[in-house]
Formats: sequence, C-alpha cells, structure tokens
Amino acid sequence: MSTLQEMAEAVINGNAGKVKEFAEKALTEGIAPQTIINEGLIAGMNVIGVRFKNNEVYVPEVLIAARAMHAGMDVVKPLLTDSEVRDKGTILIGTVKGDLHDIGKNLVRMMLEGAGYKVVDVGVDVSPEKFVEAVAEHKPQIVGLSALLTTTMTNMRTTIEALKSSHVRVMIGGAPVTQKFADEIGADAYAADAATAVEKANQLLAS
Ligand code: B12
Repeated sequence: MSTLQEMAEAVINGNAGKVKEFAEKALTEGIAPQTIINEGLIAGMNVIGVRFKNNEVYVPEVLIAARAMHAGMDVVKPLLTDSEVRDKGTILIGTVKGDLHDIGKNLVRMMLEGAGYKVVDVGVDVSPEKFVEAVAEHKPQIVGLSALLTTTMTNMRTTIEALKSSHVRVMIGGAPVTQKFADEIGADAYAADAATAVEKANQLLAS
C-alpha cells in the first residue's frame, strides 16, 4: 500500500496518531500537500461519508474519523501557499437561527477546507442579520446554511431573503432539507452530504 492509501485507511479507522505519522512520511516522500489532502485525507473521509449514508457507521465513527483527518490537516495546512487556499474562494458557513446542531456543518466545513476553500464558520443559532453582517465583512462567494430541525428550516428562507442584495450564492443542507425545499426557497444549491457539498461548491464557482 502507498503512504496515501495507508493514510486514508488510518482516517477510516479514526487513528489520529497514525494519520499524523503518514502525513509527515508523505511530506518526506515529496508528495505535495494538496495531493496529501485529496488522495489521503479526503479519500478516507469520502469512504466514511458513504458508509455513514448507508448506515454502516454512525455519528461517533464519523467524528473520530474527522478528528483523525484534522490531525493530518494540521501537518500539511501550514505548507499550503496562500494562493492555493485563496484561489478556490471563500465560503461562509453557519447553522440558522434557533438551531444548535453543528456536527454536520462542521463536517461540511472540514471537507471544504480539505478541498482548498477558505471557510469562515459563523457558528450556530445565527440570525439572518448576523449572516448579512458576516457576508459584508468576509465577502464570501458562497454562503452555506445548515438546519437539522423542521422548525428551523424556515429560517433558511428568511436568511436567503435577507441575503438577496448581497449577491452571494447560497448552498443549503441538513437532514430534513431536500432539493425540492431548496428550489422552493430559492437556494442556489443543495447537498445531502459533505462530499457532495464540495462538488456543488465547485460547480457554483464554475458557473
Ligand atoms: C446529535 C443530535 C443532537 C445534539 C446536537 C449536538 C451538536 N453539537 O450538533 C443535541 C443533543 C444538542 C440535540 C438537540 C436537539 N435535537 Co437533535 N439530534 C441529533 C442527532 C442524533 C444527530 C444529528 C447529527 O449530528 N447527525 C450527523 C451529521 C453528520 O449529519 P447531518 O447533520 O445531517 O449533516 C450532514 C448532511 O445533512 C449535510 N449537511 C449538514 N449541514 C449542511 C450544510 C450545508 C451548507 C450543506 C451543503 C450540507 C449540510 O452534510 C452533513 C455531512 O454529511 C439527530 C438525529 C439524526 N439521525 O439526524 C437529532 C435530531 C436532529 N434532533 C432532534 C431534536 C428534536 C432535537 C431537540 C429539539 C431535542 C430537545 N427536545 O431538546 C434539540 C434541539 C436543540 C436546538 N435548538 O437545536 C430531531 C429533529 C426532529 C425534526 N424533524 O425537527 C432529530 C431528527 C432526532 C429525532 N429523530 O427526533 N440534538
């Protein structure tokens, strides 16, 4: 197995210590940081993402894998040049007003960071006004909204309305959210999981 494959395996197994070791080893082998992220760390998280979708693993395994991925990110991130990070664009992400769930949002953030985006995380229970202020400050190309409750999903609509004049693209997600709902409230994209969120962000910026 190559170092990157071993690293992906270690992410899947949630072994943060091994992930860190393989990340350091990959660097000494001259592998580029972005390749380590894509073909080692993200590759492992993608496997976990699919297993989670298929109910083969549960939230704790996902979090342990995400923590292991972070251990690898900590090793390679300082070596990414500013241009590599900035070139892809900035995404501002938060959980909407009234909602405190952040596990899914954090996973999406990590995947986007892994894919080379600069991500500004504004946290949980974020009001439409706060989103507007944060967008004015950080000037992202995309805003990501997360909601896990049927009662707070409606705050995605009010947030999108509040953001209309800011001309940012809005991507939404969370367990109760669907493509149909995204279309209804005028969101530019919907993703069911963190890996798809990266694909959708890439598509939004390409269009
Ligand atoms: C963990 C959890 C909690 C934790 C949250 C801890 C935390 N820091 O997040 C705690 C205990 C605090 C909690 C509290 C509550 N919870 Co809760 N909680 C859950 C639980 C078990 C798991 C959610 C989770 O983390 N899933 C794992 C992540 C990885 O999945 P995910 O969030 O869906 O995210 C993925 C995608 O949706 C997507 N995604 C997510 N966000 C975004 C954003 C963007 C931009 C994109 C593109 C994609 C995307 O990508 C992610 C990665 O693949 C769910 C049950 C379930 N199976 O969903 C209930 C659940 C969501 N909770 C529920 C409820 C009712 C509550 C409470 C109201 C309970 C209470 N009576 O107090 C409170 C509400 C508190 C509040 N105001 O928010 C209900 C919601 C029912 C409904 N339909 O509205 C659920 C469904 C449980 C149930 N079956 O009743 N909860």
